[in-house]
Formats: sequence, C-alpha cells, structure tokens
Amino acid sequence: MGGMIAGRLYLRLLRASSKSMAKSPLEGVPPSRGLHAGRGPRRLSIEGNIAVGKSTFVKLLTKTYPEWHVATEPVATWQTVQAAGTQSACTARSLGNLLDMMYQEPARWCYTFQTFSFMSRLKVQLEPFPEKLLEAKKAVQIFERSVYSDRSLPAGSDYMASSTSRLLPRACALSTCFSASRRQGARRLLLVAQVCLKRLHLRAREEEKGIELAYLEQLHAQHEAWLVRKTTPLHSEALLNIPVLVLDVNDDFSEEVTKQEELMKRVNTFVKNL
Ligand code: UDP
Ligand code: D5M
Ligand code: MG
Repeated sequence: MGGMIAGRLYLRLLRASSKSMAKSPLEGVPPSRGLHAGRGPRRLSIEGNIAVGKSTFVKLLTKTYPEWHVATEPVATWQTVQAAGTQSACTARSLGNLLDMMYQEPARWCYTFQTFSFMSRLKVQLEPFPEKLLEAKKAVQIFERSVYSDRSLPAGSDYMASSTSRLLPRACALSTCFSASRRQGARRLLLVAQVCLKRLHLRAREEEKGIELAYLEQLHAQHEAWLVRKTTPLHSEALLNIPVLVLDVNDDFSEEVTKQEELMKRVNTFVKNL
C-alpha cells in the first residue's frame, strides 16, 4: 500500500454488565421512564484512528437513524479552551488551542491534553439522556470516541510523549478517572481504519499537518490489540467479552451509496442483536 496504512474499520460494542446497563448514566439514579424494559438505551461509541472517517460515519448514522442520539467528539472545545467561568458567549475568553499545543510540543502538552480531552468526553457521556431517547422504544445513543479510548490507547501517547516521564502519572490519573466512570457502561461501537494518512491530508486540519505515518501505525496497532486481539489490560474481565464489529473502510464510503447501505445494514444488525 506504499506509504499508506491499509484501510480497515472496526465497529466495536463495549458492553458493561447487564446490571450496570440497566442504570441511567448517573450511578444510583433509577432508569428514566420510557426506557425499554429494564435495559436503558443501547450506548455505543465509535472508535478509530485519526481521520479514519468517524465523523463522516457519525453523519451517516444521524441521517440514517434520526431517532438515535449521536454525540460528536468535542474537538472544537480543545481548539479553543475557555478560561474557567467565561464559557458564556459574552464573557468567553480563550486560553489557546490545546490540540495545536499538543502537536507542537508533545512533551509539554500531551498529558494536559489527554486529561482535558478525557474530562470533556466524560462530561458528554454523563449528560442526561435527551428527551427523544426517553420516548423511544429502543433507544440508541452513540458517541464519537469515548473515555474508553483514552484509557485503552496509551501507546499513541507514548509515541507523542516518549521523551518525557509523564506517562506514568498519565496512566495512573486516567486509570483512576476511568475506574470512577467505568460503571457508566457505555457500549462502544468502534471504528478504526487505516487510509488515515490520506484522509488526514484531505481534511487538512492545520494542527495535524505534522502527523507522521509511524504515529498512525502505532495507533492502529493499539486499536488492534485493544479491540481485536484483546491483549490490552482492562479493568474488568467482563469487558473482554464485548462484541466488536469490524468494518472495512478502505473504500471510500463518504459518497458511495451502495457502500453506505452495506455499512448501515451491518450496524443495524449489530445494534439489534445487542
Ligand atoms: N473521508 C473520505 N472518505 C471516506 C471517509 C472520510 O474521503 O470514506 C474524508 C472526510 O471527508 C474527511 C477526512 O476523510 O475529509 C477525515 O474524515 P473524518 O473527519 O470523518 O475522520 P475522523 O477523524 O472523524 O475519524
Ligand atoms: O481527531 C481528534 C484529534 O484529537 C486528532 O488530532 C487526535 C487528537 N486526539 C483525540 N484524543 C486524543 C488522545 N487521547 N491523545 C492524543 N490525541 C488525541 P479525530 O477527528 O477524532 O481523529
Ligand atoms: Mg472526527
């Protein structure tokens, strides 16, 4: 594939125990009315390498299943970090572009970025269920990436921050946060692919222009270990049995209707059988 990582996409469901699945996102709060019999919404996340096509896939899901609730990755909040207490439109004060700072100076900013992105994902996952989910018979909620990616993909950051001694504290801090949040029981729909470099250049996000193939390769290997070979250490054995749907996205699916229909059909079958 000369200079390009082979294209592959994994769709993974990360299911917590049926007991925790029956709970609402806030631990201890009883399931809300309207959620289907004792299980709550099916909660999934789309995971995948940088620029594999997660956002594109999310848009397709939103179009195909308007009744589902889909939460996109809060990249914009990382690009314009707001000073505490200045979040409202009239007082907003930006502290800078943390995504850019991470890529410019990973040894200094990678740990900060990952802590910040982890907390922002956690916040999104802890939002109360939207009304349309409470009313749905079979509610489905999908996140673009999740706290589980930050927890399970350490090598990407190892690569970013290999010259620092910040990895250990990062691992410890995230493990702690992760333990606290694990009971939220987000199921996960994982999407990883490897035509990433090409798509990354196509997307041309300014902050990412220095990303090299080796970094994407390492992230790919991490996704494989985590979601396919299941060799990444996890907090709970139960997480090993989570179903994973692997989707091939070598071929462009952004415009190809036949390919889109095939992907949506597979997702539908996967979700229905959860
Ligand atoms: N893209 C593409 N073909 C595909 C999927 C995505 O050309 O089948 C493009 C998409 O338009 C964007 C880039 O690849 O310019 C990265 O996609 P996206 O932002 O969805 O990737 P993510 O980082 O969210 O995984
Ligand atoms: O892009 C999200 C961007 O944010 C991409 O440049 C990777 C970066 N990102 C997101 N989460 C992390 C963690 N945990 N570590 C390092 N870099 C991260 P996307 O469009 O989702 O691929
Ligand atoms: Mg995206």
